[in-house]
Amino acid sequence: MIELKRRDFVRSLGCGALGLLGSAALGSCAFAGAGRKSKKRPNILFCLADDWSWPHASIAGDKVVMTPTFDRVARQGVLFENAFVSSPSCTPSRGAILTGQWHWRLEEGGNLWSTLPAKFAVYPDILEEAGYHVGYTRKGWAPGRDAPGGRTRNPAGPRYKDFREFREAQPEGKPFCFWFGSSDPHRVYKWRSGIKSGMKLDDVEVPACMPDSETVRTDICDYYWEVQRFDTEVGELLKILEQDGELDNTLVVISGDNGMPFPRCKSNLYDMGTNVPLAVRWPATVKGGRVVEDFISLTDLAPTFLEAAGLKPTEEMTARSFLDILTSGKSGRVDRKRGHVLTGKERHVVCQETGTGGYPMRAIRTHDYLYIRNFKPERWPAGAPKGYAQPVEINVVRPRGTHYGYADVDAAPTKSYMLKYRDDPKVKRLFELGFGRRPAEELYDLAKDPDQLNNVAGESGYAKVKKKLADALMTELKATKDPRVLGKGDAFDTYPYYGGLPKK
Ligand SMILES: [Ca+2]
Repeated sequence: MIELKRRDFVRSLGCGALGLLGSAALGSCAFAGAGRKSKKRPNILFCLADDWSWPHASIAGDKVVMTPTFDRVARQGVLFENAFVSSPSCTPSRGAILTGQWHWRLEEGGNLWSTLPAKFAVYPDILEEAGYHVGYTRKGWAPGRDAPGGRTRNPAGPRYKDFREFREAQPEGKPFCFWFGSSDPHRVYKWRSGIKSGMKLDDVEVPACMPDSETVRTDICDYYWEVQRFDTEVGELLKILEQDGELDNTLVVISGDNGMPFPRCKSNLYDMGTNVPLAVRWPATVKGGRVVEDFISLTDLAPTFLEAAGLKPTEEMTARSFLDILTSGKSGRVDRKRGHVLTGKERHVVCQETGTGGYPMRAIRTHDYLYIRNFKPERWPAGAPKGYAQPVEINVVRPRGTHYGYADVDAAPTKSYMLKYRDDPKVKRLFELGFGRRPAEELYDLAKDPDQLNNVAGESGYAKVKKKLADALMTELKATKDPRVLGKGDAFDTYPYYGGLPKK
């Protein structure tokens, strides 16, 4: 009954009542006056999967994985085909989402297993200040440590056992902003869980960067099984909101923090590492049934959430709200300014042969090309074949064992298979592409090579295109004060690493 009362109270709120809630409510009235249908500030439910690549959803055409919840949100809302993370690594990707800034601007927060310095404002704090009830469950900003950065709580907000507990703690009259951080489909997987649930190996579409084998197909099904578990759990959250009568004025966002944990996917700047599913539903304000091709960076979520709540993005935010696209009612390519996106990587796991660095790279992705700049081509993009960089010097806090090799690729049946059969003619080239060294520049012509396997950066016919993309990338990196292009990139290589060594 308490639930009912709160709901009725929130329903009765107009701009006048909102005015009692603080300065942010003024923005809310302005928002309502901007010609949009909704008169009250929306709830925000952000559901983030861990290691989920586009296009692994049934609505995107995958024949094996079934994602009815994601499909529903996409069908009744907007499906974004070109949503990209800032970095294909948990910690920097989440830091970038929370701050609305490129991860390379976040100092230590640009690395995996780091800290996010408190000087970087995060959207849950801003919304809380503006009267929102905020919180998260399970995997928030992670992995890393809050205290070294001067924080007393997770940047995603106060932690709750689950969504129900969070809702029960919600004061009357306050909208909420909740972060549901699942650890699916992050490894480890239960071997053959996909097959046991009825998935058919023959129906699996093996990404072109991996060899086609029973082991790999089985591994992919196990990944799908966890994608489905995530989807089911999100469905349960939507059910709660539906029962409470809150669903239609909730901005529901479902996405992932980086791509699937397989070779040449997660921790890489190819699409399988950076392009993630994104669906947004908010029927009170956003016309559904649309598919948008514009490039969205997940950093754009923070300013979008703020604008939806009637607030302005902070000056530090390098991202741009896409609320205009959501409310445009349009499909396809909506905003010509959104014709490209940037991505990057600093240190993922500590796994280079010498020194303390990661594998720094940046990329620009357009509809036609992917251009990647590898700043330290002498290092190993997937981690060194064996050994571990001197753990004492790099300030590894909890060393626990020796390292397996190529540690930027999570231990996995597919990885083991590729290592074992690396000399097999069917595996050799893919092994080199996934685990070998790479040149300083890579360019992929997506019309001819959508799987991004044939680097044409050295071909004279592409010289003009390559220069144009390289210039555009460097200009934007400089404008956003990327230490890596301003001669200060070594800082990323020396920050503490708060994780343990990868397990065998
Ligand atoms: Ca992740």
